[in-house]
Amino acid sequence: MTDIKALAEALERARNTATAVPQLSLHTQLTLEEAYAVQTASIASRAGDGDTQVGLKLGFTSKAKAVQMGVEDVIIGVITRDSEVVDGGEVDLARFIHPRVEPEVAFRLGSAVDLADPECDVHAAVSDVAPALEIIDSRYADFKFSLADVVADNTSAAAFVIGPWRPYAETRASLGLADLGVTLSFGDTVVERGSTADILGDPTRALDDTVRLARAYGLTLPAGSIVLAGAATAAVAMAPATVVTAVVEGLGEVSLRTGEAATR
Ligand code: OOG
Ligand code: MG
Repeated sequence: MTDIKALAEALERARNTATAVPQLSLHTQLTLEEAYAVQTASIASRAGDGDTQVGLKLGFTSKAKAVQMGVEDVIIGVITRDSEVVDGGEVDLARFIHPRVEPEVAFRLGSAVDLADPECDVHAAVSDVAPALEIIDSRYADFKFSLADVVADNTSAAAFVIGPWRPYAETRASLGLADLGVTLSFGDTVVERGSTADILGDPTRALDDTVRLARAYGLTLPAGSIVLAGAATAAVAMAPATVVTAVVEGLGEVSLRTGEAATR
């Protein structure tokens, strides 16, 4: 029998010590259901340190990401309070193994979504939208994994930054969210360019996938939850002493700074 708890502990240890581990799929046959159980157990284990879920995130909602990682299906993970970085804040790269950063769109729920209700309306529950950055840091050596591996590893979630929130309904009506230009810059250099359309054709569709996957794998969407819709471009390896900025046309910008050369 697969020891879910032991796998979760190994991945949490890898995260807490910023030390890569071999892919689980090299030594364990893991179904997708078991992989989600490992993810759930690892997030639950953080409660002991006072860390809690603040939202959910999708992965592989863009073609660029799926191609970059060689993985096709949309996946879901959990984001926790301790992994939030304030907009413009500094990030110590020594916390991570081989961090990459990607530009995203974030949503915030004004009210809870009752996933037990087949008619629940996630779009009506969303109150705000913002540009965001996600730092991903696979706990697996060489950033290589199978679908089950990356699910067990909480979809490589490592940290996130949310830019200024804007009201969802008004912004969607006046600006539209379906095709806004997105750039990711290191200092003054644009390193990736895309569109919000690269996220499932329209990032608001990520909300429907969030409901579908959260329901399937027993995740929850209480009021105030943040939903990261997934990257609009491929992720880029981070470097020390760099200002990283994502701009979503019309929606705004969000940034972080990395510290000087990483020391462990
Ligand atoms: C998995 C996480 C994917 C996204 O936005 O597509 C993801 C990975 O690429 O390591 O967060
Ligand atoms: Mg992401």
